[in-house]
Order: sequence, then C-alpha cells, then structure tokens
Amino acid sequence: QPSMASEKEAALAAVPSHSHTIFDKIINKEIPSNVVYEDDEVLAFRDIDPQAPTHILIIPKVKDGLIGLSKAEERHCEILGRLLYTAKLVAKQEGLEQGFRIVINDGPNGGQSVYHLHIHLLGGRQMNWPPG
Ligand code: IU
Repeated sequence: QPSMASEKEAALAAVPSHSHTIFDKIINKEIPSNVVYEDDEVLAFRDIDPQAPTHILIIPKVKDGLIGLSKAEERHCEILGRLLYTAKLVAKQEGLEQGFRIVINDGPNGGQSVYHLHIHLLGGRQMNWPPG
C-alpha cells in the first residue's frame, strides 16, 4: 500500500505472481477508482498516489499472463499497441498539449509494485531526465 511504504519499498516487497492483484478489484469495480477512460479491452484510472498533476494508469482488463512487460509474448502485441494508443487518447483528454511521459516499471529494479501490466501516463509539469 502506498500509505504504508514508499513506492520503492512496495516494489522491493512485491512478489511477482500470476495471481489476482488489486487491479482486478478496480476492473471489477469491487473497489472504487477514478476512471477516466474505459472500453472493452482497456481501463484507465487515476493513480491513488499521483506523482504529477496528471497521473493515470492504463491497464488491460484481461491480464492473460501479462504480469509485466518482461513477460510479453507475441500474442500480446495487439493489446500492447492498444494500451499505448489509449495513453495518447487520455493525454489529449487531459489537455496535455505541452507533453507528457509514459512509464512502464518492470520487476524489482524497475520499481514495479503491482504485477498486472500498467502504463503510467504522467503530465502537467516539467519532467526530469534521467528519471530516478
Ligand atoms: P508500479 O509501476 O507497479 O510501481 O505502479 C503501481 C502504481 O499503482 C503506483 O503508482 C501506485 O500508486 C498505484 N496504485 C493505485 O493507483 N491504487 C492502488 O490501490 C495501489 C497502487 I495498491
């Protein structure tokens, strides 16, 4: 949980797994979230612990083994493209004409804390390079 640990600590504590994550509960509306875009394949909702004025997570509704980008298979190519395209649509919807950043954290070193592939869309401020 973001409240009990820093994002880095959460990532280091997270165990990569194919089992259900909190994102399934968000998809199934078992826990509330601030949804900004939804279609049959993709859900986009505001990150609970925003790191920028706009911070949205874009996820596939069906995980299909895609616990992280490092587990991607050829069959995932279509949904991966759909997720990126959705990021573009949501960026426009959010008015991020000045630009934005897309992030995919993978594994412990990448700072991944939830093992259901997700794209971070960050915007509304100047981003720094390199990222931390
Ligand atoms: P990460 O790339 O795996 O570290 O991203 C997980 C994100 O999910 C992180 O930014 C959390 O703030 C966010 N999040 C959320 O939005 N809602 C939740 O209930 C939980 C995490 I747990």
